[in-house]
Formats: sequence, structure tokens, C-alpha cells
Amino acid sequence: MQDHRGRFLDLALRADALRFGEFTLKSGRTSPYFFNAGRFDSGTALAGLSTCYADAIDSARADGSLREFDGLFGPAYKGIPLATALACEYSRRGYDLPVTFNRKEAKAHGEGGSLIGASLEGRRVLIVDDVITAGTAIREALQIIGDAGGIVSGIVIALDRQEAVDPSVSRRSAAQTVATEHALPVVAVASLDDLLAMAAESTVLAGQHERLLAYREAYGSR
Ligand code: OMP
Repeated sequence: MQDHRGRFLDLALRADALRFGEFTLKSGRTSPYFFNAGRFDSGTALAGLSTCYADAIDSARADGSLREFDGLFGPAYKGIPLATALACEYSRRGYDLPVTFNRKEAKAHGEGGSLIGASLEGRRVLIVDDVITAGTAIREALQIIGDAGGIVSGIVIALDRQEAVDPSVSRRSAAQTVATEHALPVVAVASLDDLLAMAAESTVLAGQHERLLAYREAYGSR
């Protein structure tokens, strides 16, 4: 896996952004792995990560699975540095993309409001976030952008955990559900399947493969 998927997983492991153990997720599920985008905490780490996002986006554009966009939106908090670093990467690639992000608390003084950066009115934006598990964070971002008059072109995330919200009802992943409900493309730099493929081949991750596979069996999409 020499493309953006392998590069991203390598960077995440080296930055300690991808960890193994026992983690409680926002959904309440106990997971054998966790991706913490906050560990990409230096200019070099964020620059490396943003090239992986940009390569994933550019290959989705090349194969026609991603529509045109003319702005980036980073949902608070983790999406903010991701969208900002990605805008810098696109500037290096010759595209100057406007960036917008939100505050979690609306501000009543100064410039006021809950949005910072470029206006979303009439703009086609790509949402840049870290992870989709149940899709709650992404649904909030869709609402915020719609309320501000923006048009969402698609969603890009670092890691698709490929989890079904309620496996007893449906084995469709949260990312697939969001994509279908909103008729939007969701591009992931890498997925749990990519991590499983890497774990199957790597001596460092050999101990994790079975636990990841068992988790995928219990909660994963099909
Ligand atoms: P959903 O809103 O359920 O899609 O979960 C996405 C959010 O879960 C992320 O924005 C994180 O706050 C958190 N999360 C991670 O950051 N990394 C993970 O590996 C798993 C989660 C999670 O709690 O599901």
C-alpha cells in the first residue's frame, strides 16, 4: 500500500495518532483502536497529513467520484487545523481555496456569530474532518453549512471506521448512510479495511490483527 492510504497510516502510527488498547468511543462502544487527529501536532506532521488528504481528494476528483468545490469547511474542533493545513497544501498545488470553520459557542460581541473565515453564502464546500463513526459530527456540520447558505459538495475524512450504527438493524456504515441520505460523496484517506490489510502484513501490528478483525466482525459494515 504505497499510495496516500499507506502513507497516512504510517504517519499516524509514527505520530502516535493511531493507538491500540481499549478505548470508549463517543457512541459508548469499546474499541481496540483509536485515531486521535490531535496528535498531528506540529507543522511538519500537519503538512504530511494534508498531502495525504489532498492526494485522496485529487484521486477522487480524477475518477469522477468527487464534485467540484470552491471552499473548505473545518468543523470545530478537530476539523479546524485539518481544513487550514489542507488549504495551505492546495495553495502549494496552485489553488487558493477559501476556508471557513465554526465555533462551538456562538460569540455575542466583536464580530459575533459562530462562523469564522470566508462567507459560505452560495459557496460549494468540502467538509474536512477526522473520523466518521456514527456520523453525528458530520450531520451537525451539514446543518451549520446549510443554515449559512453554503452548498456541500462532499466530505473528506482521514479515517472511515466502517462501523454500522446498529448492526442488528443494518450493516450499512455510518459513512454510507450519510452519503446516501444527503446524496454526497464521502472520501476517506484510509479505512479500517486498509488498517487491517496493513496489520496482516506488518510484524509491528501483528498482535492487533485479530482484535481488529473481531471488532470489524461485531460492528463493521458489510
Ligand atoms: P461520530 O460523530 O460518531 O461520527 O464520531 C466522530 C467523532 O468521534 C470524532 O470527531 C471524534 O470526536 C471521535 N472519535 C475519534 O476521534 N477517533 C476515533 O477513532 C473514534 C471516535 C469516536 O468516538 O467514535
